Amino acid sequence: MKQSQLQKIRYTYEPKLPPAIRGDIASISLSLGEPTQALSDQEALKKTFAHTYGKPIATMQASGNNPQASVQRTVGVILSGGQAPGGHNVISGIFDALKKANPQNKLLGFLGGPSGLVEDQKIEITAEYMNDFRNTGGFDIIGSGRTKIETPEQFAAARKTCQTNKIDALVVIGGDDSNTNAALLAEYFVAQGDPVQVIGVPKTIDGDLKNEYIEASFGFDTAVKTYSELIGNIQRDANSAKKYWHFIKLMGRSASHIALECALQTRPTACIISEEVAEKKQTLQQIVSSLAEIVAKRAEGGENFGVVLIPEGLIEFIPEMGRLISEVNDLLAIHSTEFSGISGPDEQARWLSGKLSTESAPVFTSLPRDIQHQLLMDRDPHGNVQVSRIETEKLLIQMVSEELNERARTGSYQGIFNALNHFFGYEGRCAFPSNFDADYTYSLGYSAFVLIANGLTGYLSSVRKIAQPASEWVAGGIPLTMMMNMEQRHGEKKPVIKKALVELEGAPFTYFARHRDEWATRTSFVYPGAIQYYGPDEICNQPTITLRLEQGL
Ligand code: FBP
Repeated sequence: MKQSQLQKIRYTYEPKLPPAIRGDIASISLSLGEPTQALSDQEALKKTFAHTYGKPIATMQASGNNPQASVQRTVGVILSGGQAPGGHNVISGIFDALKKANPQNKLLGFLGGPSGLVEDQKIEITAEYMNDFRNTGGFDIIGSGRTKIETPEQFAAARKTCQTNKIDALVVIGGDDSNTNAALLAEYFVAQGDPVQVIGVPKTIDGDLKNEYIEASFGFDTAVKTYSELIGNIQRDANSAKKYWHFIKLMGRSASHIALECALQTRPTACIISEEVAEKKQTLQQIVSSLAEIVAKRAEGGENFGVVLIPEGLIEFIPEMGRLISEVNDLLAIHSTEFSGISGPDEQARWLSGKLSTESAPVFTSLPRDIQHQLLMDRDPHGNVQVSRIETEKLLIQMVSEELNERARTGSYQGIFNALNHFFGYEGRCAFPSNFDADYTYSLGYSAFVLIANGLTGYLSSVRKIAQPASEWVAGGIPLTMMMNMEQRHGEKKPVIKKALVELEGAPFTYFARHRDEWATRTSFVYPGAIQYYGPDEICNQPTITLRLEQGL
């Protein structure tokens, strides 16, 4: 395969590790804290995780002696869910640590996500094979998938695969849902008396798998820098021609972390934050009116252009829409057979209108036909509505345009509203990882092996103090049950890792809220440019603004 110059040069990049794990694997010890508690629903979770609930937080230290470190092991690795820059470096981190501990150790990569484990589809990752993927984007080293391991048959098949391949430990690289699955697998193996350890690694561009100990999920840094470059380019175009409004939907699923970070980096005309919409119980019409107001104000100054950022999950946070979506989710789960027998989206929409509550039915029927159909598309295997496929940006353009027409009719608006829609998502998920993500992911993979070498299971690999240079980073492990609560999924209460949404009292949102009115009225665009991999520290090695503000830097 022909390789770009950047790809060739990136192979030689040496990712940085936290100081505690730079030496011999056998000399890394763990300091363990007090037993931990789940975020809520402790009693129910104690029952589900009877063997793995409440373990202590682990912190890695350079001083120690672990005679178990060099025991020969076979480790399996799975990439789960959506791509995120740095996945390959998690694997190279595991690989390098495992070979350093014992050159006879083996790393098996399960193909195509969790289904690879269930179906025993795997390859051995050799040094030569690994070298072709170091510091590159993508998950193509072994592929990814969204299969959820949930039925007793699937668990038994996963167990059989581990027995057949004499697997000592599994590393699941995934987001909140995939790591919930990792926790269930860890519990299952202990309950069966199998010595298979399970360690998770926090992945997702969405940035919603974070808490006090998991400061960021990997991939967020590169994705937001990629989107911010594109937004900046569009802003410059808009400011040059001064004739278009650009409505840009940004990936991120429910949480608005991506939209917020991109707003902090680029200072657009407007950015909607879903969590604020929910908090203020804003209706769709109110959101539309406030955007129309910004457009009208700018038109008064002759500025018929601007850039609006929209988080892809917005639709779920608008109270009347959120209610509607959760009713639809439940109805589709309960009547799945009947629903799948109805042919054609219009028929399905009619069937649904007849089943919805008197509150939600008119909301559903008031939506444009396309949006109705998009709300009915298949849920993902974890029961989530596929928000990336709902064209909220087009819906908003249509509704803002209608309101402006109305204002024009009554004489309160005299501008020109030419709007273009964009969706940035997939273009950010497989970029070459930024230096930050390359270092962070390599460290997470390396730490995952150290947790294995120290006999832990049911943990998420963690690297903290990541807004500081890598020389300050702290490696460790966080018990998965600590991040859990019970939520309604597919019409039932299920244990899940709680998604971290944007905190309206947090420093990133507060900063944005303080400046947005100025950005709306006076064009304040910032053009971040492309990710830089080589050059001065200020442009190559800076963490996100979100991380810096959260850590008070
Ligand atoms: P993960 O949560 O699996 O990391 O996925 C992230 C994401 O990119 C979301 O932002 C987006 O809504 C979704 O994946 C799209 O899924 P798909 O790749 O299946 O279209």
